Amino acid sequence: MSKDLIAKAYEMARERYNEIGIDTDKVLDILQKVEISLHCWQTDDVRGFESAGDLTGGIQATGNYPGRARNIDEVRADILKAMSMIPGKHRLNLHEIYGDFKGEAVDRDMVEPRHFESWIQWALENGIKLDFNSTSFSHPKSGDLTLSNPDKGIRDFWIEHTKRCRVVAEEMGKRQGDPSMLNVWIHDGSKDMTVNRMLYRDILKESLDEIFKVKYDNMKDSLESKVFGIGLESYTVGSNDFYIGYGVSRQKMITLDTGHFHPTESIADKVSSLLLFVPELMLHVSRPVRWDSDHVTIINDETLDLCKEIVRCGALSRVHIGLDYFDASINRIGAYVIGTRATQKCLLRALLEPISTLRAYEAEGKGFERLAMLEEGKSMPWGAVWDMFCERNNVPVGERYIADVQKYEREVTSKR
Ligand code: RNT
Ligand code: ZN
Repeated sequence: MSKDLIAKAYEMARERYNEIGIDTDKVLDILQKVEISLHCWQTDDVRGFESAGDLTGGIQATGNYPGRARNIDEVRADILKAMSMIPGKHRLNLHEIYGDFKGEAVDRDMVEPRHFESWIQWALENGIKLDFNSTSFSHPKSGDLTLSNPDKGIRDFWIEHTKRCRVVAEEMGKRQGDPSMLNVWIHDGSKDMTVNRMLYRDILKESLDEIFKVKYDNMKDSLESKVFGIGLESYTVGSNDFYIGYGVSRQKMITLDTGHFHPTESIADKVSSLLLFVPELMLHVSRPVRWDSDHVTIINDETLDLCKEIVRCGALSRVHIGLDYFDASINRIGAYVIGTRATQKCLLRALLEPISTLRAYEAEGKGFERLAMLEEGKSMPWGAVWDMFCERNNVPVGERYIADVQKYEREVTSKR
């Protein structure tokens, strides 16, 4: 599609949206400011740079597509490549196991900001802000229980780890002049029935209170729940109810991973409830297929509904949008491009909704009119607005990024 055609299509779309009271230029200005946190772990199937051991903690990356990033330089190159095909400016979400350990064996309870100094430098040079995650999995002390372990030695090890991760996040936030989000997800749970549901949750509560004793200004804590993990099917210590209770009582952020709920549960519906009681939310936008499969995010009803809820709640500044999937069966850079752009497209469609008209219909009890408007919104020319967004951001329009991903594969990832 030529520049001329993109501009013409946009003009027509702009007029059409204008008819329903939407200013597409204003919408694009809003979308421009939304930073999505790209998860570093799609580059290398959640391996990190600490050990060559197996991925544990009840999560799994399936597939063996060639070209996985093998070291810090390759992760950085892949992230920059992916970002070059995504409109707007975005963040990078690092896990602790992606530290720049320079060959040193740095155990999890020894991590310091200096292990992330080169990341901070790199991020500043590239205008990318960093978010952070403690890492409970893939470690000899991971077992089935970490922060909720009755064994004080193991528990203290993970408490120390998480405390140190907060220090690292604080340093990231300070240096980038914007708070770094520290997500805490632990896999703790049990494969078979437990007769101690209360015990482990009580211990987790105590551990978290200990971890959060120090207050920081440049980082924010967020807690991610889960239904179950592989090999931990019968019980998850950090369940949704647990973290909502904890988050509300301690005013901590809650992370909603779209793959961490029962398959028919609406994640979109949680946004308004939670935002009335917790300060902010973080999202791990994913695509669960039958279970928490971590497929690449696409435009589907779930992602669309979630984005619509954020916009309808006027909560773009209170919801930190991150991605979380690890598909090792397709080109990994392409996976970032598809997933991030899909999330942005859903946000765009949400922003193009004639919300005041819809709300007026609702207030007047005009159910037919509301439904008609919602239905018609689906076939409005949002694609032309999206193309213009890509064009203005100097990134490939439409499917053109396929050729770019293929070129990078030919020249770089296929040689790994
Ligand atoms: C696992 C959680 C968690 C992880 C990352 C790697 O089910 O979703 O967020 O995916 O920490
Ligand atoms: Zn997640």
